[in-house]
Amino acid sequence: MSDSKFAPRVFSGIQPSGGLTLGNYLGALKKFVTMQNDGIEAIYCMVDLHAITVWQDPEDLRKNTRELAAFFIASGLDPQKSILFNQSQVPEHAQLGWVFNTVARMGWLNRMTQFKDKAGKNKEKVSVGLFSYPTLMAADILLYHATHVPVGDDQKQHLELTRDIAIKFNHDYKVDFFPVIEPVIEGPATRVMSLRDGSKKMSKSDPSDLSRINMSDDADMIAKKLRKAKTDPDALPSEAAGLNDRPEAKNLVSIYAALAETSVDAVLSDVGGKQFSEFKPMLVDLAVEKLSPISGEMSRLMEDTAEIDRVLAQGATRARAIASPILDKTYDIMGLVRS
Ligand code: AQP
Repeated sequence: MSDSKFAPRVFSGIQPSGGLTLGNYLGALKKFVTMQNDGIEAIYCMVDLHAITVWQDPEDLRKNTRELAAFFIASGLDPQKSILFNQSQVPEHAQLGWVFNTVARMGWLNRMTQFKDKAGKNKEKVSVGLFSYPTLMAADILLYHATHVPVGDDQKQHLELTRDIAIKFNHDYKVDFFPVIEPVIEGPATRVMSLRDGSKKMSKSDPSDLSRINMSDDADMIAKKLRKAKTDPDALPSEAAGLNDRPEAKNLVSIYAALAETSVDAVLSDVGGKQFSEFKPMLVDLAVEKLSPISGEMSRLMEDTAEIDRVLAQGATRARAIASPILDKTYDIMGLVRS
């Protein structure tokens, strides 16, 4: 942290756009649980306002928001310790998002690769919200004066933009008000790759279901997908350097290391020299052992949606208590009036 006046506080979010994957779990959720256990104050948001930057069926959005909350809790997030809520219940996100639309520059947003990937050739037809997504993300984080943001590697550029917005706001208004955040992009699985193509990120929108492990997959499906995962004909190396230029092998070993909570080198010191025919069954056993209890608990929690709604509403009240004075002060700095 470059500015010690801000107490450590973690913020992160996930879109309730359905289809949670192993990438979301290893790149985000698992880290959230570790950070909670480290005792740092943490705020986690179901970013439904981000999800609607592409069309969402309203009933699906409601269900996916609850399912995402169930995913957080089933993965080990304790709503008494960490704040869990959905973004649309805290209107300050949209209010600060607008302010940051006036701080961020067109050129900054034009450089965002996620927008380019998601818009593809359809640039003229996608929503304005998809383009300004990163300014709302900056608002999500800075609304809480969060200092640490655990995310997968795909969010790195958005976090750099968040830093730029904080720096420009502080500079333009001659204040030291918003913290310059630290991305937390660490561990062996910061970018979990497709099981079918080691050069592509594992993602819910990949047309091939075999490319990803969904958090809702049962043990048989997990086993089938990992057995079919693309590999190469060589045996596994004994050191991480031996995985260079072997993207599919690197991906599977990294997934194993993240699930086993160890390093890639430690895994390779055990499995170096083995063929995939021996390694894959080990990976299947580990994945089923770690993931099945989460999907089972998610299903159990989803039987009582009223309880999930209660947890989210309580989280929103706690989140607003932090956000509201920060937005008050932002408005005051800018000469705006908040009644
Ligand atoms: N493959 C991944 N590896 C590591 N981390 C990942 N994350 C997502 N995919 C991977 C991390 O999960 C968090 C939530 O991200 P999101 O809400 O933006 O989810 P997403 O990026 O919409 O998920 P997808 O599957 O990638 O969706 P599509 O297909 O729509 O693009 C973030 O911390 C993200 O880094």
